[in-house]
Amino acid sequence: MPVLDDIAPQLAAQAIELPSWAFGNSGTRFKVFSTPGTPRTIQEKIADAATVHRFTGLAPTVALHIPWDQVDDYAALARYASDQGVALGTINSNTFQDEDYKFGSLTHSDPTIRRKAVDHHLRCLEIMAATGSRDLKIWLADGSNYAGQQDMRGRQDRLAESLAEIYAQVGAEQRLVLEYKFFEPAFYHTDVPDWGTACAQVTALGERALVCLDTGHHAPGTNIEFIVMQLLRLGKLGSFDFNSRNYADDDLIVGAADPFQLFRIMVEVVRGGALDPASSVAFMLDQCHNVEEKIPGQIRSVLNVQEMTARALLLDRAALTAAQEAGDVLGAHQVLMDAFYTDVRPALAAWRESRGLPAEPMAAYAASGHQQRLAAERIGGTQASWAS
Ligand code: PSV
Ligand code: MN
Ligand code: MN
Repeated sequence: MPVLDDIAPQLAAQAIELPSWAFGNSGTRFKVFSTPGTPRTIQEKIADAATVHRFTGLAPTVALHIPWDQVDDYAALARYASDQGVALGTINSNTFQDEDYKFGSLTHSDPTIRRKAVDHHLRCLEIMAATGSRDLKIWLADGSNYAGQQDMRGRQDRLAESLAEIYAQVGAEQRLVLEYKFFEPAFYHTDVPDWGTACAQVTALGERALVCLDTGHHAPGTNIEFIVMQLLRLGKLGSFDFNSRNYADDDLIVGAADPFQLFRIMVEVVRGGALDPASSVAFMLDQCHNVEEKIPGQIRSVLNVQEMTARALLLDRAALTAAQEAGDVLGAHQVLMDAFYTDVRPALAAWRESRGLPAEPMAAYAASGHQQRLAAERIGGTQASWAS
């Protein structure tokens, strides 16, 4: 079995993008709770993301959601981020909070609504030019609640046309990533419900159109690591939205509900070459912190990804292959479980310290007094979806 020194280069290269909205107050339809020190502006959200990066060395970029993170001058925002020690990353479009999109956006039967939705994405591409972002991420709430309510076939065709119009404007160094989700807010059919639909739609567009896999967007019991394997095998995995779930799209801290699932996903990530230097797969969090503090919530999250990545990298691949090929069912399973049960935390703490990072980022942040300073300085933090 490899040791931590063997996998240090891959760990050193690991980068996990943070979502701006993770730093805002969020909740359920029952109540949005606030936490002291919550950011009031997108600049403060970026500053908080930079704090997570300072304590972990793992989170060099921040994703924006448009129009939640709307500003007049995106180039200035990118400079602000750079001054804080991070860069702006993925631009997420938003066509789900406007009355006009009640019956769909890119799939709508009314050409004027489709035009508005396509134009929003073209605006996102302009923003990407100013922020230097590579990825446009599209998640659509489009769907219907009742059988017969909508013509699913017509909507799929219109989706293809709308995406083609957007893709035509995606720059040579940019990418379009399409995120699927099996239900919610639509409860009967969703226009991009699964990886197969997303993959079919992006494959029709071209090479720089890829799929985003949000770990919370599958039916219970789905073998998500199989989907990871298949999309990597097809060269169509663009990015991850990491989070964990017990029931639906819970958006809880990644690796909290099912650490073993995160490990199995990372094993396929490693197997599929997605940690190799040449890989362009983006690793992002898509989480909300409803009751816990946000900065430590994000620190915990990136550390969870790092720990499961280390365990996956420690998997003795040669021993696994030998057992698999010998038909040694329990032997193969044990090789996998040996890696999963390896406690990498002490070795990772020492390794972080050797790189000038806190050995224990959670404890270091708690001891820093930063949270108390923010609570004293910031009064009236915003809700995640009302940013800036
Ligand atoms: C939809 O559930 C989603 O996962 C998409 O990624 C959105 O952009 C994000 O959540 C924020 O609500
Ligand atoms: Mn998502
Ligand atoms: Mn989601």
